[in-house]
Amino acid sequence: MPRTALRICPLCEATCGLTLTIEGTTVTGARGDRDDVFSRGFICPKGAAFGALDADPDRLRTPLVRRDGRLQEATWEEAYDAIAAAVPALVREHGAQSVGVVLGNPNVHTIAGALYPPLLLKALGTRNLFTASTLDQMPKHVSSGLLFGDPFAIPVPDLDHTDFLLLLGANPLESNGSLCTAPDFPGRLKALRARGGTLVVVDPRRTRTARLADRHLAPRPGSDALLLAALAHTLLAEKLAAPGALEEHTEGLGELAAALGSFTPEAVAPACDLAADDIRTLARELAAAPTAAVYGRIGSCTVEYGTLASWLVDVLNILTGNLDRPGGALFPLSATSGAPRPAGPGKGFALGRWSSRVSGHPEAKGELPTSALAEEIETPGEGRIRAVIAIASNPVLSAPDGDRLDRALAGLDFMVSVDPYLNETSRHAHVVLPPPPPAQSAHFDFAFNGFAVRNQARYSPAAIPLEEGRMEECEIHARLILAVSGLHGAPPEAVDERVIADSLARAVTEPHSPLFGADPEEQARLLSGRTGPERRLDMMLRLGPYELTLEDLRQNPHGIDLGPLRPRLPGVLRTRSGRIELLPDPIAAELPRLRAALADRPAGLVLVGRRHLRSNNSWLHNVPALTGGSNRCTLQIHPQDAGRLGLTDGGRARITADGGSLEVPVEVTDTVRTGVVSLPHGWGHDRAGARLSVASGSPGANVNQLLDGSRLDPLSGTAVLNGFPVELTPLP
Ligand SMILES: Nc1nc2c(c(=O)[nH]1)N[C@H]1C(S)=C(S)[C@@H](COP(=O)(O)OP(=O)(O)OC[C@H]3O[C@@H](n4cnc5c(=O)[nH]c(N)nc54)[C@H](O)[C@@H]3O)O[C@H]1N2
Ligand SMILES: Nc1nc2c(c(=O)[nH]1)N[C@H]1C(S)=C(S)[C@@H](COP(=O)(O)OP(=O)(O)OC[C@H]3O[C@@H](n4cnc5c(=O)[nH]c(N)nc54)[C@H](O)[C@@H]3O)O[C@H]1N2
Ligand code: SF4
Ligand SMILES: [Mo]
Repeated sequence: MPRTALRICPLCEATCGLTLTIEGTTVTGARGDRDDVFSRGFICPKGAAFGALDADPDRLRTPLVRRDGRLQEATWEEAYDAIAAAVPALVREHGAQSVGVVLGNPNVHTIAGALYPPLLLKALGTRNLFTASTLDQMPKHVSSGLLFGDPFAIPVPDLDHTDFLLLLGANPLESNGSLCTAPDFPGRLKALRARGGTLVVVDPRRTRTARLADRHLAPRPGSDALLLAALAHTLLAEKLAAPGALEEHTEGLGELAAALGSFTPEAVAPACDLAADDIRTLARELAAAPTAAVYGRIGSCTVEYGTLASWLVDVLNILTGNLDRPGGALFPLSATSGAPRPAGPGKGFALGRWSSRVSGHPEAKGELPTSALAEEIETPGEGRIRAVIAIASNPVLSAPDGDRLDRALAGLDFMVSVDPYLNETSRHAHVVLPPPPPAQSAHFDFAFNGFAVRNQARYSPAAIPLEEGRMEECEIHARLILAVSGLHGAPPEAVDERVIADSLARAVTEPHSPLFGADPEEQARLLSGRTGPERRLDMMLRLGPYELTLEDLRQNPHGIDLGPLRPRLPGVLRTRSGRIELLPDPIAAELPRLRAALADRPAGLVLVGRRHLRSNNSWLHNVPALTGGSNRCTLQIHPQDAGRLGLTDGGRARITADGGSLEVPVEVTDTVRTGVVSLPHGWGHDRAGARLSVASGSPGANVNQLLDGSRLDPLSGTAVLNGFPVELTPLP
């Protein structure tokens, strides 16, 4: 008899609740859980393919260990023996910096990825940390760090209540949203319009999201910071700025007008390739809306002025009085975020506390640019990275210049991959530790609940018991930490019990903690949970603002609704001043560079990316149900540009940029504006040694091979993945 089980979908940031149909130990179906307190039955084609993804025959079932140059199946014990033999010895000989840690996107979609990497980094003592953030949202962390003193204090648009949404560089109809966790984002945008609200989309492509909008502006890629600066300038020049109650919590309002003085709509219009009047009108509408939110994502982050654009998004939310008010942009409060501390000055946010060894890139949030990983491995000298621990990451495809990274990884003394697939990156590992398929893992969204448009908490226990021979991903991480620390063989629970003891000992001394003054050992005994990570979750819930317990979540399998987002200022602020620092020094120092960009008039073509609803970065091309149709790696180009260059729909072209060149199929479409071409990322599954039988059949081209890693947003170290110049030639 088939049974059902609930599972929060881990495939994108929308975190939909799924109802899985299970026959024996196989997931045979997935539908939206109509009773889920947050997603209310929504599902997309990726969630619907959960069963196929879970059962992908190419998923690794056992660890792999390199012997005689070849990766071979091994026992868990052999795998950890190999790690324990290699890593501590390397660290002894070459120092802590000789180990690099690379963390990929799915870490924010697993309990293991949330709870263990910080412990791994501490155990290793390395500063060589590279993550998907510097290919993605680091500009938002940096701007929030500078503005609010906390890189995780990222306001999200109050989608369900706003009257006006200005959305830049995001395509939630395909991506389902990012840094704005909102199951059924499309439905929420439609509801916004149905209640009389206005949606304005800024995107060089006429995306499905743009088609839903009241207005679509298609600027030249990379120019969002200029556009946003002109919007802010207009608000200030026309006396439309009305920060209201925010004024009391904000420093630097007075200096802003002078800092943005040169960015008039007329001055930015040519570089943005927009009409000055349209910019002015937009500013006036934004100011006039009863409530409004400005929201920018990938297309405004992974660009040359990504941090400035991210900063200006919140400058606009502040100038219009929309930050921290219902209908505007608010700070979520997740159930595991720790009890709110009293308002007051904090430690502030520092950038560049150390720098990368080879190119001297400043750290941001403790990370170095992933674009710099290859040179840190290849360049000889003291502090060279000789070993890499890669967890849920595929930088050979997701980061600039995969060919160079490919060579660099191949030359490492030692590499560990925690990954379910033998893919473009993990094929270089000496040890691959495969996590179980998602149906066999419990789930809780530590990361995304902090960016959700509604406060809520949901927990899914594993839907299927762990298959014989498998190891839970949390245990994989815990054992990895022990193995690199010279504690190989110690019980993995010891890692969690240590965290629990330390956290409780601290909590009982903090006056704002719900456990202030309690006995930490007694509190530890109260924790429920079958495993270490469950006990940690229980503890974090108890220490959180809603004082929930794991048992509460178990009693409410469809989730607990914690209500709409509410104002949280000044409590969230952790700046040294205890106020919003509107014009922080590192930002002010960047403005001359933006001023110089006013003169930019790139004559040639520039490239932007795109996502497809049935894709997810580099790792879903191996599921037949999710490939094919329009989910293809084609170069989209406007008919005028195609005609001028002699390119035809269905033909082929050679595309060349700083980092190299590729041959790609051409798709002529007027959904991209003139002067812009679009190629999706995550393709290029044609490297020997991977085990991706479906993906390798239609490998596509790796767009990141067009980059050499030198184009970065300097403040955040984020790679410029959108808006870089390319050249095209037709191929016969
Ligand atoms: N040109 C261009 N490049 C881009 C982007 C772009 O827009 N344009 N987008 C960037 C963005 S936003 C991101 S986030 C990065 C993503 O960059 P990465 O994180 O490097 O890439 P993913 O494709 O998400 O790879 C995830 C890896 O995790 C593995 N994995 C899947 N599930 C699990 C699991 O449960 N546990 C573990 N341990 N591993 C798992 C997969 O097999 C895969 O190897 O790519 C970036 N690259
Ligand atoms: N189906 C699917 N969903 C996903 C993913 C996936 O790969 N596939 N990846 C997940 C991840 S890791 C992330 S981070 C999120 C990202 O989610 P989104 O931020 O929504 O990312 P995209 O869909 O890439 O949309 C970025 C848009 O920016 C536009 N753009 C490019 N350059 C510029 C520019 O200079 N200015 C402006 N204004 N726009 C520009 C592009 O044309 C594109 O439409 O999606 C997540 N969800
Ligand atoms: S929208 Fe995202 S979370 Fe929801 S079903 Fe689709 S992939 Fe899963
Ligand atoms: Mo991402």
